[in-house]
Amino acid sequence: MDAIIMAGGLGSRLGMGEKPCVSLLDKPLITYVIDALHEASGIDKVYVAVSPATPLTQSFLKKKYNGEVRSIMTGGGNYVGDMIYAVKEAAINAPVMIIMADLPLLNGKHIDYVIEEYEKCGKPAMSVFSPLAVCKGLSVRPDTVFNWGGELIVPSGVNIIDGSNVEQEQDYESLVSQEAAFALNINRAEDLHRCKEIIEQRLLSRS
Ligand SMILES: Nc1nc2c(ncn2[C@@H]2O[C@H](COP(=O)(O)OP(=O)(O)O)[C@@H](O)[C@H]2O)c(=O)[nH]1
Ligand SMILES: [Mg+2]
Repeated sequence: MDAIIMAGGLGSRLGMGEKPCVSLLDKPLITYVIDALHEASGIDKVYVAVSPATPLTQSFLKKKYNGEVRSIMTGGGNYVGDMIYAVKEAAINAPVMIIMADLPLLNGKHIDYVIEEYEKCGKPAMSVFSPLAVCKGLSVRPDTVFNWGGELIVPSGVNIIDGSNVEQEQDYESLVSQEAAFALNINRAEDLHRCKEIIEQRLLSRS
């Protein structure tokens, strides 16, 4: 399936300019998600929904990926409206992954796991969640919390929807994952710092 990375937000909580371009260990944040999508065997084309708030992101993608990753200019300031516009603009009439640009710990295996679970579930849409306890363990302050049969869960920013029916509300399967990679969303300076520490620790333990 194709994927659309949402990358047209203001990034005001982080306050470091365009969030997709903020450097994490010398790499722009959005490159981590692009690498994960390219690494996944279940992803074909990758699109990025930029907005007037993220012009540098658009020019960076053009320079670095030279057409391999296509930018779609959305209006900005309306997450759902921009997502619908991007799916239509990309002419995707099949299941499509909608993913945030601020999830740098994700890798190809995480992406393929979501696609496999989606294919098994039989529903038109899937939404990935992290248990609130996992977010708290990473000191991530969630934007939204749902009560899912008594368990408190937080949307991770990874979804699959049916691109042939984007205007309609879609019945979705909830996939709750304990993986830190789905929970560590970079919204604030603390999150960026925490993420840097995790990646550095991993590099150290490998060497
Ligand atoms: N195209 C588009 N992208 C958005 C919009 N709002 C948020 N995003 C992107 O969606 C992802 C998650 O949003 P959030 O963390 O709330 O972003 P923030 O507003 O930049 O802090 C980020 O990668 C944002 O760039 C929007 O209205 N339009
Ligand atoms: Mg976020």
